[in-house]
Amino acid sequence: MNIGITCYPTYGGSGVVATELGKSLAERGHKVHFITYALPMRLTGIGNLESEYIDNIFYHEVEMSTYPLFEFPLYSMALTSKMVEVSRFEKLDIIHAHYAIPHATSAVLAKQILNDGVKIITTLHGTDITLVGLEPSFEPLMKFSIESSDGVTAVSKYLRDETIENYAVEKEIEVIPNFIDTEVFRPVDSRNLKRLLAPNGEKLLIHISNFREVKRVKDAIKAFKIILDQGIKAKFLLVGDGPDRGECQVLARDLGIWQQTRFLGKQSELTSILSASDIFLIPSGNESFGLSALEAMACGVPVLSSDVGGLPEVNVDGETGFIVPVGDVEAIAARMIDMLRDKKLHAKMSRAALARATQEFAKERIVPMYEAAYERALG
Ligand code: GMT
Repeated sequence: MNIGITCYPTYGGSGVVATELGKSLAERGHKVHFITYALPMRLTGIGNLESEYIDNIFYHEVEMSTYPLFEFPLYSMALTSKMVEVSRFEKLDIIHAHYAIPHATSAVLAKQILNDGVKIITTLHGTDITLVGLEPSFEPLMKFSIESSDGVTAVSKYLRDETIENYAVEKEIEVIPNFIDTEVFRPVDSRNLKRLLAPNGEKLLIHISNFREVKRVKDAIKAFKIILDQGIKAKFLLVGDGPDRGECQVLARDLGIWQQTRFLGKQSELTSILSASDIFLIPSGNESFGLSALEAMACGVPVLSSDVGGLPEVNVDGETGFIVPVGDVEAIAARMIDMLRDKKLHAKMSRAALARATQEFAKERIVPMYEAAYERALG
């Protein structure tokens, strides 16, 4: 198949999933065309690293022209035009829009212009449904874009149900969970790195996100302070960057735990640092899936998550980690202590996390679901 993929190319789960899907589809023999405003983050090595080279992946940049009359950039229109151009020239069978706004809307418009049988698949990822799309000004556009797509998928049952309830969508929505490449995300020997990060044998906690308010990173920092006060020797690694990072750093200083926290910024290689870690913390206020938690599980790291959204579909309470109510800092701390003090429990959860990630969410199992969705749309 000839497949066009549009996503947000920046640091974020939906762009990661779209890029990994494209790479995997290309490996399976499809021609994949990324149509985005910048090279997706996980695609940067594809053309220049021998180990990452994939022959049938192509990149088409959405160029933005400016004109004094346009006070606001016309990105959705530029994207539509690029989709039309690429689809006409490359004879696309499918345009797959990841994150509904504005990608699905642009794709639906492109399909109408093309009128040549190209089909649109839209994958709903999270805040496109739970936040942005619910704004009254966007709601009708959102419903229209979903219902006009030839196939719609959501990354969790929670997100599918939210979409049906919030937008009274009459379209069938298939749940295709996020996935991982188990050859990339796997437990690796990180003893040397662990010795560097925790020279006195401290336990290592880790959080990875784009530091938006919804991630509630401060809850994790407050819980970390509690466990240090209980005498646990630990360090907290905070990976990623975003609007809340500055406040989180101030909080760590104010709580007097700066020496025990390490803000590492955006990291492109996560397997080693995850493998060196003992617990992955994801205390989000909302999360449709929690791809970073899945990546941690695939490296054998038990997860401590909140009880919202699709997180319980990934992290099984008492099995692959623990689940606590959103904002319950005391509960986060108590569960961390349970896991860190009981070596047997930790080892059991680590094994269960790895097994669940590799058995349920490996790309070999999930990517064919997308292929089947494309085939259904093409009739
Ligand atoms: O929806 C967002 O907030 C952005 C999006 C992203 O691009 O990172 O995240 C969502 O999609 C990810 C990939 O499907 C999921 O793993 C995240 O849980 C989801 N984020 C939220 O629901 C907050």
